[in-house]
Amino acid sequence: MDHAADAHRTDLMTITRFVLNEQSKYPESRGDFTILLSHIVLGCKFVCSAVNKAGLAKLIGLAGETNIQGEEQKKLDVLSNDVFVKALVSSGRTSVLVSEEDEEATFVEPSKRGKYCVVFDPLDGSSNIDCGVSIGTIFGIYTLDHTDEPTTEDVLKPGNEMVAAGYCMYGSSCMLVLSTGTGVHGFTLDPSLGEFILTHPDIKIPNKGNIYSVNEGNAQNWDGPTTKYVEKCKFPKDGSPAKSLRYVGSMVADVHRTLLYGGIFLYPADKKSPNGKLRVLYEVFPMSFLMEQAGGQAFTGKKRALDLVPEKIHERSPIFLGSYDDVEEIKALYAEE
Ligand code: AFP
Repeated sequence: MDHAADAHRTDLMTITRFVLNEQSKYPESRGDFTILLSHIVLGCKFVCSAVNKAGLAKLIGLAGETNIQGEEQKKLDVLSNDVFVKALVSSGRTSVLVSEEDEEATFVEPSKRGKYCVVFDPLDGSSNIDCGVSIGTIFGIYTLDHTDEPTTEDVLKPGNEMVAAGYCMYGSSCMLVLSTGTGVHGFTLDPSLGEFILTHPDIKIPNKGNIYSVNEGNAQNWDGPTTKYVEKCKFPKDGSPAKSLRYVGSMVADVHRTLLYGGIFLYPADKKSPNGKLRVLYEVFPMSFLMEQAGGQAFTGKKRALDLVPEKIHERSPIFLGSYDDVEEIKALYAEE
């Protein structure tokens, strides 16, 4: 990217302009998706601002604690959830919402219903909040394909039926990465404008990378293929250099780095967690959707991640995602089993 030229750019592609351009390619489109997205963007901006001033505003800490003014404190992830639920309901374009924070799905009242269902983790990586490490929001969007009363079945659908997915990373800059099924595009929040500007058009993940990303503290409980794969990363026998290990512990940050630099992110099954840790609907599916749209792959240890059909809204799955060739290697090891 030419940063000098960028500083003098006057033709700014905001996320709204970008989505409106996309929408104009479909004459039958009535702008519902653009409206829905603008409400998601509002949620992201609010959370970004709350994260930035978390220490200052005393938002850090456990929900239920009382601050010095005697007011009840809201934990950042509870606050973020409230903001997203309200923004999505008030968009008038949603019918079913599934949030990591809520045990049950939210069914929007009839007068405010619309044709989309949104699954999301309002603030992923919350154990990283107190030390200021990057955290993020992850979302996936399905369309409601009937006019009957909505049910959880409307979101218990494979990831390959999502119409859009994305994440917003609250890091050294605030970045929203989005795919509507035509590639992956990254938008950076310009705080002076309050707008997300297209800074990373058509992101493609390198075919192979030199980074692996995993919680190696779980190694003693891994299965054979994961153990062999990580061993290969550290002690390659084909003369290639060993891979570097990077692990933030916030999926958004680890996946974002993987998308831009290449390599592999894995949260495998282990003896203690036979289904891994990450949630299918609002972690595994959106990130797998983005990876495939960027030219990478996502695999569960058994199948293509996007072909999973979840039976419960908070279901978990092992996941291996990233550069095409790196994921091919782990697939080959599972095929040998
Ligand atoms: P928290 O929200 O509890 O911090 O969990 C974050 C997360 O769901 C995901 O963002 C990370 O990739 C993963 O868990 C990290 O899990 P480990 O701490 O077990 O490595």
